[in-house]
Amino acid sequence: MRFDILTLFPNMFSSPLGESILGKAVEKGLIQIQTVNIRDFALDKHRVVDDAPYGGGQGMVMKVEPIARAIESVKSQNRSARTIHLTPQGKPFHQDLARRLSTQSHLILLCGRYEGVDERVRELFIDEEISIGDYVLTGGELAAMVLIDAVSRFIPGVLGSDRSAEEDSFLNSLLEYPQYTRPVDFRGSRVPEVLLSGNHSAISLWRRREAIRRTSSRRPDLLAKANLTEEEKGLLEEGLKGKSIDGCRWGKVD
Ligand code: 4GX
Repeated sequence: MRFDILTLFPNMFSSPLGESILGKAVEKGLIQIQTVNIRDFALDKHRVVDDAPYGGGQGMVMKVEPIARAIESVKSQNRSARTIHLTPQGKPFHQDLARRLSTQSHLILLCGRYEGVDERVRELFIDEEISIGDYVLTGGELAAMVLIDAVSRFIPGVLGSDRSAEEDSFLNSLLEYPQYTRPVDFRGSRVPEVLLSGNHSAISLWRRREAIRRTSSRRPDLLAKANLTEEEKGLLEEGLKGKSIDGCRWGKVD
């Protein structure tokens, strides 16, 4: 899969996308990431990429011509590339959208700065507008990196052979269960006994229940989509009433 990032700050991308899992995915040729400096497509002497907004107001707006030329230059290499604009006005990014985008062969990611981009960019060149969340960044670059990271995890081979993004418990609309590693005792705080028992069915059951308990406590909105068994729904009901089951309180305890 190929990503072309259109930005005024190409240097922002080198280490986040060059290290660790994504760096290895690039080395293996599973993903290709190229930055395109929008300023290189400003043809005037001073390479101007922004201007004051018509109608007045604060700040600057990114001009349409340099962005149009930059998109057209990438599209001339691959007409089927889809163009995404990262903006708080876009549709909320989530795991299902990441999975869908991972089936595309080529994405162009437009990163805006200042007060945004001339509306005609959206009208003429953008296939999809995506927001990574309801907060305001200083530009679309970090949002593009978040998108590339989450999408790349779905590409076969990126996470390594025995690990798949589909296994993440987010897929089942549950938060992850708590993880522990050595030592067994850290300043009196111990790893739960069941994890040391070697009893794999007991461990699976504990993890599943912890995942449900945490989700109920922290993200009850996710539970509606979770595939809980009737028994698990019953346990949750009891837990929410404050009763203890198997010495473990369910529901809102965190
Ligand atoms: N999820 N930003 C875009 C420039 C801008 C300003 C106004 C359109 C209208 C963001 C987000 C995000 C900051 C990227 C403002 N564009 N992008 N930029 N949240 O906050 O994606």
